[in-house]
Amino acid sequence: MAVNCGFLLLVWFLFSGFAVSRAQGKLYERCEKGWRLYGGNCYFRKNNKRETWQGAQDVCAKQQANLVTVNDAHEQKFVAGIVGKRGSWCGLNNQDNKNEFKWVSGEQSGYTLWATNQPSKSSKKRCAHILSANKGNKWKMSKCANKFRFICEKGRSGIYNYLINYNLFVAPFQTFQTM
Ligand SMILES: [Ca+2]
Repeated sequence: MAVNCGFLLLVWFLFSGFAVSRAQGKLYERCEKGWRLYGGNCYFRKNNKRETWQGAQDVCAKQQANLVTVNDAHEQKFVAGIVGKRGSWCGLNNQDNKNEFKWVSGEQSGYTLWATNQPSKSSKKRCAHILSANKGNKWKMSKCANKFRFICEKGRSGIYNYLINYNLFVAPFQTFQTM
């Protein structure tokens, strides 16, 4: 009986892991409608909407996102594909301290792609935006009150984490308890 029970538990555990990994694979590929997936995160731009930097961040925050953080050259290339001919705000700014650039997401990233003579030393220009394609989609500081298009970025849905935590760790344990 103990052997059978152990065997059943093993089968259940493997099956449960398999089922979850399939579900996980599907969720992994998916962002909410209107969002585009890249490197595990989801990106969004409302094409004709222009906002101040803070207004844009507020729109992103309402969707559990932040203004995009460009972490490396690969992500820059992907983001540039969204920016295209129309410049967009990104999350980089030095509003708190002129000498300290921060991403609004709180991420630490050393990657930058400043345009010539940027970042501007003007104390009036505290927010970074990504220039249009004909300017190489490089970055430029601008007045935060200016209105630009913008790109939001966020991780995938929380349901993914829920499935992993619940099925992999809780369900097999409950099965074991009822045997
Ligand atoms: Ca990013």
